[in-house]
Amino acid sequence: MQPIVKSMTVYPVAGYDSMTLTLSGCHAPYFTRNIVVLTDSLGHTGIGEIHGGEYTKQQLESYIPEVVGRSVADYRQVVNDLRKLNARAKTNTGEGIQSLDISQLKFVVQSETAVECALMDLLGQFLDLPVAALLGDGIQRQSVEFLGYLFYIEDTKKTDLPYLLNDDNSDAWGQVRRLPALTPEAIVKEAQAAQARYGFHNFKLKGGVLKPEIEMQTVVALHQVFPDAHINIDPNGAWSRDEAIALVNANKDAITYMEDPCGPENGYSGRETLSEFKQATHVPVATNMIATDWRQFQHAAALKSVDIVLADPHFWGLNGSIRMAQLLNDWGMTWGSHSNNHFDITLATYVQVAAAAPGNITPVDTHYIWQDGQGLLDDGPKIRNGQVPLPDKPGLGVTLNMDRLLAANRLYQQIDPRYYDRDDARSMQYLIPNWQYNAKKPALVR
Ligand code: GKR
Ligand code: MG
Repeated sequence: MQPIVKSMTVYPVAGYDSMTLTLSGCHAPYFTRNIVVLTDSLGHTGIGEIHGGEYTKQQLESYIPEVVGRSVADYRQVVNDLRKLNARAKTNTGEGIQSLDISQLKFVVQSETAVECALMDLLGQFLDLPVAALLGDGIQRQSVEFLGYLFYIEDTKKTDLPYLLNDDNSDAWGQVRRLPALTPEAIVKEAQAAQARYGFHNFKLKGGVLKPEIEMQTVVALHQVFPDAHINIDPNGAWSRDEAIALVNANKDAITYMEDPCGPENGYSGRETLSEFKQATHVPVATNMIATDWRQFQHAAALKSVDIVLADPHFWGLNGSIRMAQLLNDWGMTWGSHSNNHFDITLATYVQVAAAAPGNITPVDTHYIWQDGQGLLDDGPKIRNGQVPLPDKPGLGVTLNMDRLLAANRLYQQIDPRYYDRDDARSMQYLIPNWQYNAKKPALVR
């Protein structure tokens, strides 16, 4: 008998975060996500994780009558029906996240992909196959490489907010991830600590925080200490086109590729400025900002603005991300994935999707090292030697820990509702009074 979905529950959850900096400001002490839990007539549980916030939660809850009672094997039709229900298309301004305006993020996130993930988890368990085997042309690799995602960090003592400190003194990483890091030397220490715990071979530095020259000095310092590592910096489009070209041309030895080095400016779109950047530097460009749907991608490809599309399954769907991976591979381009703060269900999902992505993919982004220790799974993926093996189990290959899920759900209920939707300005205003987001000004340059 084919399994039928018996129940769907949406759990808004919260976890703790470090005081990490980006162009959009400073991460709050809490991050939020929504977890979808499905059960089926065979007694299996399927799970999916997506961005937090009430907008996404309400969308997910509106899907429940469409999902319960449906055939697990017919999941593509279920997801298709949810897409039609989704009002996002009416509200999206079309700007996407070209400028990292996080108030727009909820329109780029495709909430139905959490349901797609949970249904594929159930289908995999029914068929006794991993999700990766059900995607695209099936399993392409048995192990997935992740990169060490480095952030500048502010001093939590400048606020009276409930940031964690001394929560994990088991090793250098547990400590440094909560301490200020605003200089090239401090970021090198951060990278060394992350490498010691996780074995990363490659790194990404989140930029858009300090003056571009200082951020580039940080990249150079990282390159000196990790000469074999691929190093990439992502200022989320904050640098001007000319700044980006000059800095990159002067430091080509240190950089493997650039992620969204510049963005919209002076009436030119990010797709246009990145195309000019590439022509002037011949350095490959990755993006999670200027190609977040197929129409944007068509223009980015026509202008040759990008080489690496970070097709996050939360934006593209699991099947959509693999459709992108196949196309990129056929066109001689490269697939990767973007990430936001997440729990280990998302990490498990990245492993399945990346395992099915053909060709020479780029190491996958993950914020999970900032959340490590707060997992919702009994057997969450472990990053060792910079890699996570594809589990030898069906579906997502992981088991939900209901007690931890309920504890994260309780934390969500307890926190100030102003934390439900991501707002990176609030913490920032402790550092710089009346601070406001500006797409062209690094967060600490005012
Ligand atoms: O978590 O602050 C952050 C990141 O800056 C995130 O919002 C970005 O979307 O990591 C992302 C990126 O690669 O642009
Ligand atoms: Mg990015």
